[in-house]
Amino acid sequence: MNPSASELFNVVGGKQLAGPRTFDKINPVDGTLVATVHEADREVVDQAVDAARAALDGGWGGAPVSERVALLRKIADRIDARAADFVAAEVADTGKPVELARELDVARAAANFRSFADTVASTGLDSFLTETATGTALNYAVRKPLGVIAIIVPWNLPLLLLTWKVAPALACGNTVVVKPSEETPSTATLLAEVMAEAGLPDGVYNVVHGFGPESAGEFLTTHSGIDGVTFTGESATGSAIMRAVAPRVRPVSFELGGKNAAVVFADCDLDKTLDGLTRSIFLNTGQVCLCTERVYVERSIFDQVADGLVRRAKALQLGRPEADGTTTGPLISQKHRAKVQSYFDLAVQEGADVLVGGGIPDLGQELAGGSWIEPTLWTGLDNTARVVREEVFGPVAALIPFDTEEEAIALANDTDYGLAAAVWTTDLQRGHRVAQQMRVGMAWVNTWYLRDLRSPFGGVGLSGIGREGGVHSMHFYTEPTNVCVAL
Ligand code: NAD
Ligand code: 6OD
Repeated sequence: MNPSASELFNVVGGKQLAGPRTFDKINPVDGTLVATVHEADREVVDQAVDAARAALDGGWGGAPVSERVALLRKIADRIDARAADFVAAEVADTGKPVELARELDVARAAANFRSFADTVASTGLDSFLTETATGTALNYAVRKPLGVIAIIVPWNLPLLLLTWKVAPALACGNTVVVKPSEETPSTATLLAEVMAEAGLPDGVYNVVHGFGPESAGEFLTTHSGIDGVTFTGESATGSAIMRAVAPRVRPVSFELGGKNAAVVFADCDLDKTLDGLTRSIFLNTGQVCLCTERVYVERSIFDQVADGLVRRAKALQLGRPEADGTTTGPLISQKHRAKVQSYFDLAVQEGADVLVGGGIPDLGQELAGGSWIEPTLWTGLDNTARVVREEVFGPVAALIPFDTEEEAIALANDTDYGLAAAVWTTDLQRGHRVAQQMRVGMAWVNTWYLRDLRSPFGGVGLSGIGREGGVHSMHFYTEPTNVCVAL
């Protein structure tokens, strides 16, 4: 028993609510207990939806934009003020390096609130002056909050992905019931404290804890009081949620899985490309939906790229999140590690040559209870292998040679997913040309995961439905009513 382990409650209408049972949140670094978490049953979820509805009707839904914007900015300031608490909570849940949690997850949480405050403050109405043979009219659309929104998020970038949805939802005047992943309950709960400190009315932000099927996730998505669902997670879960909301025809926004390609041309800047690929394959132990799992390399530089990546993979430092020099944490759980390991085994059965990794590292007795895995690279596979088609969601990529630009585009697009791609070349025209032909939501050229929060974010195919970011989020989180006035 870890003496510093906490007890985490559901947060409903500003109050902490116990559930009928609890579950343990385990630290993936060493297997110790992080928290005992109260699981929401149907009754707790009912209360959370009722609290959100009461807050919506009680004022938040009709609050002036300037008031909402001011509150969003205060929330961002409070996140900055309590950054150390958020970093500690995120690190305890995920095991990721402290610096990564600080610079990516927590910094982005504050940025999400500021960015959507800016967007909602500066977004105008659609209007048209309509001239017909029988007269003239002014058409304009007023945007109203969608209502009570269910927000369901995964464990890989818990606070970043939660606030990516909470901030625009609140900016548009909605109230929310959020369900963080059972693997990462801490920062969503801490955010409730920060919301209260910033002065957000009770019931605008509610948290229910638990799992998916027959737990809080299912109770929330099947609830008749929910007006829309925004979800980030696996494609198969997105499909289950779509079925859950279908009888009540509720809108959904889905950010789902990926099997992302990088295309590396012989004219690339090799060192920069190798650094970029190392980041895109191994960041957050490969647990970012945008991570590269397929690397197509022009044949003339294939060996150089493979050697350079192997050197860089070997230089990654696995270790405790707070230790100097740690670059790489564990996978999120023993369960996820078993899934990643099963893909390691399958790759070998499918004929992979394992250039580096492929197993469980020995990091000593102290970390033996953690979910550690070796950064891994494969060659010898092609696009027919299951491990090249299915999302592994770990620190792993397959390297595959190509001979022509057309072949590279065809290989990259040969997938049921369509989230992100990266193109590495010093030929500017080729960069634009190839990036535009990627069948994905986001294509990067000579970089990866460089974000502008105003740009559209989402995927095609199995990778999702809809786009969020800037005004794209405004479209999901509001319902327009068009008014036509004869002049
Ligand atoms: P997951 O789908 O297993 O779980 C995500 C969330 O959904 C969790 O909160 C879980 O409890 C809940 N859930 C599970 N089943 C449910 C159900 N039937 N009804 C309602 N809720 C349910 O995903 P994960 O393992 O937590 O996250 C990893 C996956 O997320 C990967 O596939 C990754 O690519 C994807 N992801 C996508 C993006 C993106 O922006 N496209 C971002 C991050 C992660
Ligand atoms: O940066 C973002 O806004 C975003 N939604 C990232 C998703 C990462 C997937 O793991």
